[in-house]
Amino acid sequence: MPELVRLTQHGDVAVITIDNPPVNALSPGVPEGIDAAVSEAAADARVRAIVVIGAGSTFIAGADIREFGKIVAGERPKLTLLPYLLTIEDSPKPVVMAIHGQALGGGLEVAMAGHYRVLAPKAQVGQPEVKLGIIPGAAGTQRLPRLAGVVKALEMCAEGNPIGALEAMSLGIADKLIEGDLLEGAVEFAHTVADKPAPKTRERNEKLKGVPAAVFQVAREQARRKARGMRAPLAAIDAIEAATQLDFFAGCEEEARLFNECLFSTEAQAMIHVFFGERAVAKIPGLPKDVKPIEIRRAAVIGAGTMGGGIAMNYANAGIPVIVKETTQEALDRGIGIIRGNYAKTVAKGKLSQEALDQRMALMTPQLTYDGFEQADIITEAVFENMAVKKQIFAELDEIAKPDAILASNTSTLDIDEIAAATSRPATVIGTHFFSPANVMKLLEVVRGKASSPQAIATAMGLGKKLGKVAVLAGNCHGFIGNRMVAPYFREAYFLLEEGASVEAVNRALYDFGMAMGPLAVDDLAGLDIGWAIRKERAAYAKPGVRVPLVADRLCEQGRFGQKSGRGWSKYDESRKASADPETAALIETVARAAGMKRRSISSEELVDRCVYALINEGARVLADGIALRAVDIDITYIYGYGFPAWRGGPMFYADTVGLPKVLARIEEFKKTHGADLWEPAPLLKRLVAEGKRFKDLDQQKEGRG
Ligand code: T1G
Repeated sequence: MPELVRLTQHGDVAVITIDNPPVNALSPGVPEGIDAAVSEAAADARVRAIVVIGAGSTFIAGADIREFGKIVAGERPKLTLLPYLLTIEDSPKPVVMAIHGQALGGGLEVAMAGHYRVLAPKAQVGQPEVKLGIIPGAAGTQRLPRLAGVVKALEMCAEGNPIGALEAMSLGIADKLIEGDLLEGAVEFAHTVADKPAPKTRERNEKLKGVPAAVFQVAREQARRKARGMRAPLAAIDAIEAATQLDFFAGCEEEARLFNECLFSTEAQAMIHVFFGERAVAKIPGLPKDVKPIEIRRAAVIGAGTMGGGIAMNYANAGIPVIVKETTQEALDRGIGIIRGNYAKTVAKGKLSQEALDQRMALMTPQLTYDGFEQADIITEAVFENMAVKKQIFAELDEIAKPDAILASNTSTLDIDEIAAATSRPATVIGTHFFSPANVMKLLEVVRGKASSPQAIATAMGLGKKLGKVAVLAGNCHGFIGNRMVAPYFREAYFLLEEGASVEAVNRALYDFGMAMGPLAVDDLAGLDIGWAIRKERAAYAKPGVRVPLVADRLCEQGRFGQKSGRGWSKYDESRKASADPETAALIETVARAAGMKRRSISSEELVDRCVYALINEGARVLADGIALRAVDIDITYIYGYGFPAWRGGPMFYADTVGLPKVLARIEEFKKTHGADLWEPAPLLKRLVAEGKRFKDLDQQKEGRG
């Protein structure tokens, strides 16, 4: 058993090193090891002070989240860190926490139980627990406000974002910044505080006094706005408020009560599923371990439109020089102008320096020719969705790109194999489907063609991480994972309008379910003409006699494409604020009556089930067809690309929480009412129900854990 915690002597300073790779999580054995080492050092007469430091790249990244995962499997994890932290805080010898990398969650709680904290310049500290649907559970909500003040503690615990070393210093969380060797600097610092009374964080109550109630009210309103539908941020606020009203130990009891309330919630299980899911999707079964991705030092983008511009910004943001090619000077100027405008908005918000803006614009080379393309390691085509145009471009790239360059298409629906066939090097062709706005949305859907090489796949997946995206690998079919599943989701939204629901009711129901936006609001944002073009292109494949949506095309025929034309499903004022459009309502009524439809009032429960279960049913087919490697790949795709609430874990995890038998029964109901062509249950769904299994079991089986 590797030694997770080591105790060594540096003169009269004891050094405790935590060594639990990769991130020194507080796995079973680590808190116990720290406790034993502190007790031993404290009892050692030769020791005047103690330094605690992490081995490897970081201090402590928190409690071992895998332990929480065991809850899902019905095991009760051992999580009580509190007594170990009191051993540190009550040490008769000052304990100096030496922090590099991250001190997150339980890691910061361990650090705050120490008497002093010294930080490396790039260190980060934070309480990210709410991103797992829980709250700090080892007195973080009690000690942090005592060090950083209530307002900052509320922000850090309710939002979960880490802060840097300089800010930690200015807030009073840290006592010294150590340039150079951290251990040396920490031991030196320990000498300066040895033999002095050690300040216990739990006794530092001055920052808890006189905090107006309005501070908590504002924090709750913000949490309800920023983390709509979540319980954990509100629970964190409750716990910090308790710190201002109760003594330390009573505050810790209240924190523990709230912590357990969150820990056993579906929200926490969903967010923990997403945490590990985000890391699981990066692992591609069958990809040779020794495959060497192409290093992306230079990029080129074809098309400076909405998508091309956003993609170019990603490369520049990652410090990669990028050529941006357009067909006309006017289109090029417009595209580059929009890019500069986007950066300027970020500068205006104080989230980017003017210097950084200039640097990023300098990394872009706007042009009308293919000059320089022969040096690009990856070339991304981002022109409008037309197969003939894309094949023409790939044929041209085949002539000029260097042999090992990756040729990527940003197509959102079209056949990657057909595009690849336009070249003599299909192995280097791959789909890199960004989501609009491409410089903001976190998802990158990487689409493998039947000829895409392991190197092309590894390069595109690695590119995702390099651009700060979450990359998910999809198989090649119409719409890949995301858009293939979203088609029935929208279909049902359109049908529900014809059957009697209002645009506002459909949007509201899915918004209240937790979607970032209702489906018709998304349609208006993206532009109804996009769906129209896809429907026209797909019409040839439509099965005769099967019901199709009627109204969307009528709106498009009237030039009502949504926000970009001021009217779509809703109407929009100059600041793009939506309001109900009586003309749309009248059109829906007319079209439905003309089609002989009996209109009825529809519950919001049915509105949600029709849309979300259509998504899940198609998801089960996507999984069975191998278009998605795992159910979690679908979940991550929908959370980072389609605004599905993370606290529901994604559509497939949500189905598991509802219970697949219930989902299947509801789909069977819809099949009876709306017919098998639309609602035939996916065979995989029926099989899992018959076997009493969940989508999660399928994933675990694939990982050889089931
Ligand atoms: N527990 C278990 N495994 C962890 C882990 C953790 N806390 N953090 C990371 N890993 C695994 C991860 O799954 C991956 O595994 C590998 O380490 C590398 O991680 C009591 C209750 C620290 C910023 O939320 O944010 O403390 O995929 O790929 O990009 O109040 O990991 O290789 O098999 O992410 O360099 C609070 C979670 C816990 C921090 C490093 N802490 N971690 O990022 O590497 S709750 C967190 C991170 C808590 C207390 C409460 C990041 C990182 P694998 P990685 P990275």
